[in-house]
Amino acid sequence: MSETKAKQIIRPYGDRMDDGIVQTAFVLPVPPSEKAKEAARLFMKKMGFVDAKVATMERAAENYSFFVVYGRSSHSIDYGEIDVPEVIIKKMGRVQLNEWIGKTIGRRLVVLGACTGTDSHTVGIDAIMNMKGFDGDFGLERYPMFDARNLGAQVPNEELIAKAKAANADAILVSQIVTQRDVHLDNSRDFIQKAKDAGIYGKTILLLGGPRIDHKLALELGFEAGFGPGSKASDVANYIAHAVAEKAK
Ligand code: B12
Repeated sequence: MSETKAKQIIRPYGDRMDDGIVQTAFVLPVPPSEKAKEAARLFMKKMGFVDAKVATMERAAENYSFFVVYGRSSHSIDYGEIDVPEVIIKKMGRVQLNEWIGKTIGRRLVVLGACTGTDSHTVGIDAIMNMKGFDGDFGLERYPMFDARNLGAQVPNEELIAKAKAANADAILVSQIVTQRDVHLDNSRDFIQKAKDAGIYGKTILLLGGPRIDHKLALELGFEAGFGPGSKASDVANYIAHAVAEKAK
């Protein structure tokens, strides 16, 4: 028998429930003027919005205008029909998690991470791995039961994999920030292929993170889980510890 999901029709909320009001922002390659404002309204109309109202028109650079425009959309979404995978994390505090790893796994967990390929943005992987962490949430180096090794920027996939294999790592953290020309997708696919070639795929926990990464995309690319903007080291630490314990069963 097929499962029937309850319908839950939703529309954007502006001033009143279900009014369908949407705020958009875009740049047009013309200087600010009444004509430019009308072009912004017409563009909204062509996108299917009605009652377009230009709230902001500012010079963005020479011969460019930045717009914030409100418009009403007639579209709706069945929220009940949406099915998106989410990373499930059993969350413990840092002290409690360290004790739990000691008791349940009985050894330190080895984690290697890097920003790989041509990408030189290390702030994201540092936020997860370094002592200081991010947003008041300490990084993996602050967890006594984690042996966290941050290899930094522009690390070739094969080098990260070889070092992780030599260290018998429990998890590898791959950070991808630059998304121009889908370089993050190409590099992530290359990483997975090389992990397969090296025989660590399915054994080592492979996590992907970055501003344009979500769990669904990471799964599609062949990683075990994906972490997007605002991710915290405590979530990653808990995820890895529970995944290692699960694999050991
Ligand atoms: C700082 C910065 C730089 C610094 C980086 C310094 C460093 N050591 O990292 C420098 C000046 C070197 C730089 C260079 C470039 N940059 Co830059 N940079 C930025 C900037 C301003 C901030 C990025 C950042 O630090 N974010 C803060 C961190 C904490 O957030 P995060 O990376 O998302 O990380 C979090 C999550 O995503 C997640 N996470 C990330 N990785 C991982 C991994 C794992 C395993 C897990 C679990 C979680 C996780 O956890 C983190 C904490 O929550 C952004 C714009 C912006 N405002 O985002 C542009 C930006 C990323 N840069 C950009 C570009 C284009 C470049 C250059 C190509 C510019 C150029 N033409 O030279 C070069 C790239 C060179 C290269 N080879 O990579 C573009 C990328 C556009 C795109 N869509 O690809 C951006 C978006 C700016 C823009 N709007 O154009 N950049």
